[in-house]
Amino acid sequence: MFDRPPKYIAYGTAGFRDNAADLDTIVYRVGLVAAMRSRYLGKTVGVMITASHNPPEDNGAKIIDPLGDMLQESWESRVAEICNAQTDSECVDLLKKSYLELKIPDGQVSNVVYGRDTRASGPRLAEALQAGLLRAESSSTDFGLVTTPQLHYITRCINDPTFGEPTVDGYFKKISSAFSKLTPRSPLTRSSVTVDCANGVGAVKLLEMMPYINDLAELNLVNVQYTDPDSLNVECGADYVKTNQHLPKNVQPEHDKLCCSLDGDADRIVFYLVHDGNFCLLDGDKIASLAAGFFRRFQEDSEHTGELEKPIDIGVVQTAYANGSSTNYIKSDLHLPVDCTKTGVKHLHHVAQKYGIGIYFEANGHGTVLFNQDRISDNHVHSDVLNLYAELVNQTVGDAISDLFLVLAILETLNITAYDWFMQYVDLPNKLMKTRVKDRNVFKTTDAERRLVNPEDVQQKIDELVRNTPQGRCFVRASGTEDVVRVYAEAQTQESCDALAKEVCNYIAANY
Ligand code: G16
Repeated sequence: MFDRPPKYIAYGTAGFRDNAADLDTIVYRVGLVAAMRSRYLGKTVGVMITASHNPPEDNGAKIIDPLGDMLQESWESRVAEICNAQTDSECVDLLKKSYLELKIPDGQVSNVVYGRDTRASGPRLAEALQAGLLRAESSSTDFGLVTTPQLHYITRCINDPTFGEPTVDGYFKKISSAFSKLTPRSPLTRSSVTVDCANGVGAVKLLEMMPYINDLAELNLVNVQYTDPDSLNVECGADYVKTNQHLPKNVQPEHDKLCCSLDGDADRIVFYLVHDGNFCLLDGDKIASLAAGFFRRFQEDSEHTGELEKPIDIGVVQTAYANGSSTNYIKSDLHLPVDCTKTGVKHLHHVAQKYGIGIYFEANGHGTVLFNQDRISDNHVHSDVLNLYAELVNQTVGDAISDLFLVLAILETLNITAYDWFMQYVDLPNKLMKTRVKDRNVFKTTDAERRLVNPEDVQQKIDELVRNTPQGRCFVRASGTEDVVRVYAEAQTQESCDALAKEVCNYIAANY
């Protein structure tokens, strides 16, 4: 039944992702390799079945390591090779070879937890995964419908009980309790925000979370049709809003009202408002800048009081998609270091871990704030508050729900409006486009994806166009989640930026 995947599918930016019809064998084998990973580490690992921002007909699977981070990168090629084997017996041979190479003792136990988003193909693929786990003689628990970050949280809790209770209920309690302690308020002063749930699992879980947050914040949930999987991410959700830079369906323009959109598995969030009729986007760069400015104040306080033996070091991690204005603001106005990594939270997460407080966000709204609790415990001035923020903000991966409460807590504490936040710096006009090519694998990048090494002529074309565009910047990279090449451009004016992106897209479409 699970003999041969219909085509080669890579383990990309966020695991395997493709049209769901092509994924049964891959997901079945993910069960086999997840069990092997669990046996190798002697810990529980997670598997999330989701295609997040992709259209409803897609799906995917990714492996979660014991501490809730993404699968260790050095395992990706092993997993891809085993899952793409041409026959079942070849798959078994590759597994046997790996068990020997990794010196996994006979009889070593395995435990895998898994969950899925609301896609129609989810139950079928969960059965395929379960069949793989059964064959691998692994114990397992099906958490059913969960957001991706909830499964990361649960995986971590099982391996590290000090992190929290390994249930969705435990997750709600952890966030709501930290939020309530950070922002004590009366029902009259609680924040109000419209939340576009992308018709996905974010709706399921925010509806379940309501009893925990009723007195703390007023959430007006829209696009909650999760029982209609065909509506997932359609004209709504974080990716739609970020790419199109306008309101999603069912969100009414209301002057200065804070709104936000989750994506299909609730690991990304972008905020926005309408001011004097203009759409104002508060994307991942704006969230990173808000958080960086906020935590920078803690650093300044501790420097002033001189009470600290070791001041907390704070750093921000972005990707090439970060708007140039946000990078300038963080470096020049906040005086904080900024690192740039390749796309994919797995890359940002590891760099952020080197800081006492590591803030990482992709422009698309995927990110979190990591607190190094060993270093923070040295900080007697603010350790209590910082430890509460570490409870509030998911420490395992970017998480739309916990980021929502992070932003509300910061805005309330600073007593600023969403429009004040928007005006902290002005984005350079930017444009993100995608185009299909015959083979996106020929697009190879360097310098944290900011330049192409191949095809050379495309990079030459970009250089030539950028030279003639005031404040122009442009790069091209192959998506790791969709069968497209992405083109990002920014420039002094929206017209020149749109023209730059369009010319690069046209050149690629004509030649590749
Ligand atoms: C995933 C990754 C993100 C990445 C996005 C787009 O997001 O987790 O880190 O930014 O894909 O990646 P690419 O440009 O390679 O297609 P999600 O929300 O879809 O899981």
